[in-house]
Amino acid sequence: MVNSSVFRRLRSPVDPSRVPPGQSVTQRFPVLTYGPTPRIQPENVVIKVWGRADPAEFSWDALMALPQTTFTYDIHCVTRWTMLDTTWTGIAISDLMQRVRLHGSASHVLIHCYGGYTTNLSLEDFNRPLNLLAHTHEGKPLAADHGGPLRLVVPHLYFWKSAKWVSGLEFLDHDELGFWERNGYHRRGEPFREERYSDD
Ligand SMILES: Nc1nc2c(c(=O)[nH]1)N[C@H]1C(S)=C(S)[C@@H](COP(=O)(O)O)O[C@H]1N2
Ligand SMILES: [Mo]
Repeated sequence: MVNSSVFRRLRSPVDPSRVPPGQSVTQRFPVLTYGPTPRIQPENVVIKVWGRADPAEFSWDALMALPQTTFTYDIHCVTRWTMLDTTWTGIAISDLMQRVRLHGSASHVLIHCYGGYTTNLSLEDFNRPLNLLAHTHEGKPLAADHGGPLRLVVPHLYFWKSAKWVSGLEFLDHDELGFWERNGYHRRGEPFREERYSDD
């Protein structure tokens, strides 16, 4: 017998305006990590802030004491999958940024991660209402291979910007490329403009 809920889900019409050019909708959440998965206990997570901001450290407890926000939105990976209606809970970047004292010269941020991954964002792309530092996905603690205990979710850009196992925010007065951006990906990565590669 056909599992009717799966059947209904597969057959439910997708609003094509939500699927960027060159993307296909997936139901299964792939894991895409360069290198090994760091295993960090939540109580050991610290997010450091440095560069063009007053130096600061946010412990797990300090982050959990901030307002907690839940959003449902679509995510788009440059390897051409899109997942619709993914639900995340965490600390809104806009709430975190109220606790960060930026210097006037700050224009960009380089996100650092446990394991060494980095990715770059302009402050405009980083401090947006929908961006989260997420610890919960679909109501469950975020799995380690998906970036638990804490990952960035930046839904308006390709998913490589959504750094897993975030450990630091380095504020800069210029744009400095992160790991994939140095290896050929676009410096910004807007899916509806198909900003996939740096020569686009
Ligand atoms: N620290 C870290 N973050 C990362 C990556 C990585 O390799 N290391 N991969 C990026 C890429 S290319 C994608 S598409 C998404 C994949 O997230 P997922 O594994 O939860 O699907 O994480 C991004 N964040
Ligand atoms: Mo990716």
